Amino acid sequence: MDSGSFHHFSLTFGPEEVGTRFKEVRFLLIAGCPFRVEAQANYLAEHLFNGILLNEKRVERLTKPHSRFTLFKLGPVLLSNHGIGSASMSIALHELFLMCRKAQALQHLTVIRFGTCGGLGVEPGTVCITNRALDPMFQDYIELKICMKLVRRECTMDLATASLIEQLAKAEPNYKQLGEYNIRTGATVASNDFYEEQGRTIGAICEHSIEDKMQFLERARELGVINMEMECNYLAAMCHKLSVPFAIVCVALTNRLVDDRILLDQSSIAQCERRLFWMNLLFIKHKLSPLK
Ligand code: R2B
Ligand code: URA
Repeated sequence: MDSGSFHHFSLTFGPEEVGTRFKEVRFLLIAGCPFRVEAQANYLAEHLFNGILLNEKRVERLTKPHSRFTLFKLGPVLLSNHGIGSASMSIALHELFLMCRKAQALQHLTVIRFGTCGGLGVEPGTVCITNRALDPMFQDYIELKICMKLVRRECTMDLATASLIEQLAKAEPNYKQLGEYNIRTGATVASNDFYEEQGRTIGAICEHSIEDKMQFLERARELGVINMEMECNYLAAMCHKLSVPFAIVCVALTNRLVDDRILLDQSSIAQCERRLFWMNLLFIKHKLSPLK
């Protein structure tokens, strides 16, 4: 794609415009939901730029309300939602990477997905950092059907970025200020469905038993899986293919060994999400620090 049109963001840029607007981009923060992205943008604006909030100078909302994805920019940080699942996220990422590539910013970019997940043997509120991305058959590659060919891409992880994020958070004395919680690193299963492919028995269709579910969850645990979500394998495969550093940091909303349901209320979820906002802030501050 050589044009300056990014359909799913409803954005069209003139020939020089992408370069001018995106040249300084160094970080791309993505999450499923546009409200979480906006909250992260506000949080960063407050903490990075001393209280300058959205609608004032530093945070720009680049997309119009009718756009599929919502895009914000805060100096060197682009923030976008990606919807639910890999199909949706891969479209957002294709267009975001194209924008960055056109602006010659792709080679300087780091991507962080800050999401929610179901925990496996971890308490709700635990921050789970992915060090291996698997599908629900525990395969660490994705397969795309491209022009009648099955194209396999490895979900190769960027362990350096994952462990830097963990170290930065754990080294902070105020790590526990955002409530009692743990930070764990482990494998993540990404599924194409929240209900059946994650083994839930509470969906509208369920042809497996509770015993089948428990066998699946126990096997996952044996393989070092600590959480399940719906995008990490495609994110890993795309970033690896383009040599873009990345990390996946998700907060667990339930412990699937105990309950399929999400029982946290909105204010607890908001508090959990602030843990991710804070970790992203630490990472960006670290990367922007001249002493690094
Ligand atoms: C986590 O939460 C969403 C499903 O509820 C999905 O985007 C994911 O990965
Ligand atoms: N997101 C998921 O994909 N699964 C969960 O259990 C919770 C959030």
